[in-house]
Amino acid sequence: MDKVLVATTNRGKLREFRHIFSRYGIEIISLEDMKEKITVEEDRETFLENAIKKAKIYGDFYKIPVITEDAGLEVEALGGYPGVYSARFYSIDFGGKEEVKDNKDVANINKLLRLLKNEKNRKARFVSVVVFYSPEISGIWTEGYCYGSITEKPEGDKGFGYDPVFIPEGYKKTMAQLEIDEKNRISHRGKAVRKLIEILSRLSFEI
Ligand code: ITT
Repeated sequence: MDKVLVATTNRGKLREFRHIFSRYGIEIISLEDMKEKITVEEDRETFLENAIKKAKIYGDFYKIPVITEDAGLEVEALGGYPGVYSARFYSIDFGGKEEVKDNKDVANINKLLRLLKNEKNRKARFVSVVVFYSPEISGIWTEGYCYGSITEKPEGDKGFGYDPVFIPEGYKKTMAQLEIDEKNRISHRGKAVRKLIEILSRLSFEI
């Protein structure tokens, strides 16, 4: 296998995927490299179902091996929300809608901090479910978790999404204050992708 399409529309994710795969000499192509564009709606109820849906549609359309991911933040005091709704949390009815003033990530964070105001239990975890799908061969999925807690206010400008309000267990900094290689070492995505690479290499996918 010479190339893998990492089929994500999220630039922050793509940057992290490229960084992880660079150690293994695997060439990553992105949706921006594809001439014909398609969009896939994430309308399933679990991370795994969304990631499989994306992998099947992109893989069958472009006819090359693809990697997709569905990821999100699960907050204990919110019964696991935002979960699969993490990317569009600001817009869903749960907890009331949040106006988008700057960008969606800021609106998501504002809503999260509003719902957790005066809440003592700030435990949360990031979840990543990664799917590898080769139209000619088969599919594999892995998952990774990163446990931590939600801060009272955003700190840091690295990373993306909820990183400015998430402190990983054992750290005093938010995920948005960590360099990319440190984030990848401990993150849900780093763990899921490294598991995937291990399985693919055991199956002799020349990865
Ligand atoms: P694709 O589906 O195209 O890959 P997306 O942004 O829609 O891009 P997801 O559906 O997986 O991706 O949504 C993930 C959301 O969860 C993302 O938009 C962030 O708000 C949040 N998220 C996931 N991983 C994160 C991380 O490492 N740091 C901070 N927030 C993260």
